[in-house]
Amino acid sequence: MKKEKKSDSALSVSKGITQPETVNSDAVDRIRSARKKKSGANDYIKEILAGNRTVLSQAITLIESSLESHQSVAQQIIEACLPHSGKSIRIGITGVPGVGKSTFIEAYGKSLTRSGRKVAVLAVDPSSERSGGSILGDKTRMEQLSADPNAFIRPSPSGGSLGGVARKTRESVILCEAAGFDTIIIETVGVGQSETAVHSMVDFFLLLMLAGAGDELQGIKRGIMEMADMIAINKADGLNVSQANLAKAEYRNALHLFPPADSGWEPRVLTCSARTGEGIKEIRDQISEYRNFSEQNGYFLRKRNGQAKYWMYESVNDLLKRQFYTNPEIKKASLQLEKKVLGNQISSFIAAAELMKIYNSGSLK
Ligand SMILES: Nc1nc2c(ncn2[C@@H]2O[C@H](COP(=O)(O)OP(=O)(O)O)[C@@H](O)[C@H]2O)c(=O)[nH]1
Ligand SMILES: [Mg+2]
Repeated sequence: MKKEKKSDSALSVSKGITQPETVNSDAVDRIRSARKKKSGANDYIKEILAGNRTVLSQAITLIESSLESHQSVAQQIIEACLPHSGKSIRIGITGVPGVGKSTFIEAYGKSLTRSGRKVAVLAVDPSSERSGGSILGDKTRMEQLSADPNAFIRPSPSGGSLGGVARKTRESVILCEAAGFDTIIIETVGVGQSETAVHSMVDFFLLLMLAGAGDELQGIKRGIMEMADMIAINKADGLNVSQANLAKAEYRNALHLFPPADSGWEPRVLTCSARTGEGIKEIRDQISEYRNFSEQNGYFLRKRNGQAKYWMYESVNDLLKRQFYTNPEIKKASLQLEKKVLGNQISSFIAAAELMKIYNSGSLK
């Protein structure tokens, strides 16, 4: 008879470890009180407004949750935070993987916190479930910033549609601002649609690029360049400097060919090195200049209002879709209709019309 190894059993319990004496009991108390079961939105709101990062993080988890009960608490928290939000500059950062976004955010973020600013870093990366959460892995590149009490770093919500991920990030921005973060950085990967979503939730859009061999304009879509308020050619250090300067001149010329931006701002092209910190101050200054410029000509507010309106309708799209696809009648009928479509019995359009008919008759009941 085979002898069952006890440790393989799912029921086996491993011995706990005794608490080392060196544990910081203050920190333990703080974490315990943050973890204490919160009964309602009010428990979160007070702590968020007081700048408690642990509770901020827990509230964002509620925003990201798909549980109905979490969502309703999350919405109450957002509503209470809204009047305290909006007083930050929201900066979107994009660029292909490897361009140095994380390294840049570390350098730029540190330069801000050193002068007393509070920086929150969020991400929109709809592929993050597959890659295991990009910012999390990146935290090693943002080591100092992650440990900085004036910084808050949160990886992209994972799973769901781009619209869903973007909505969660946008709502998280409100909470971060209410918690006193005055600079919100939203990172996204420069591949696909996510930069359009990020562009529609930030005040300033920064595109990081590399001076590559060959055609300098390759690798990034024209549409993304058109959205940029600034292009920074990163890794302008060592042997790369002259090539980076060359690229700078080329991008400047290329941007001249684009139609002028609604903001009246002429997009800037700079070089920097996220590694050495060279050029970071200049980028910071230019972003401040943009803020003054766009606040004075009214564009800053106009853009934010436009974004708020845009997200209202985006949310309607999202909610309608979710309601539709989670409807049990629809779930049942889609399977049957799918078969008919695949069997060439009916067309895709007729099947869709049929589904809408079922949905409408159900929702009007
Ligand atoms: N030489 C140089 N290397 C850099 C610079 N910025 C980032 N890197 C390196 O480029 C690689 C990718 O950087 P990372 O920040 O992870 O890029 P991300 O994928 O855009 O977030 C890392 O090995 C960095 O150390 C820079 O300014 N100069
Ligand atoms: Mg990164």
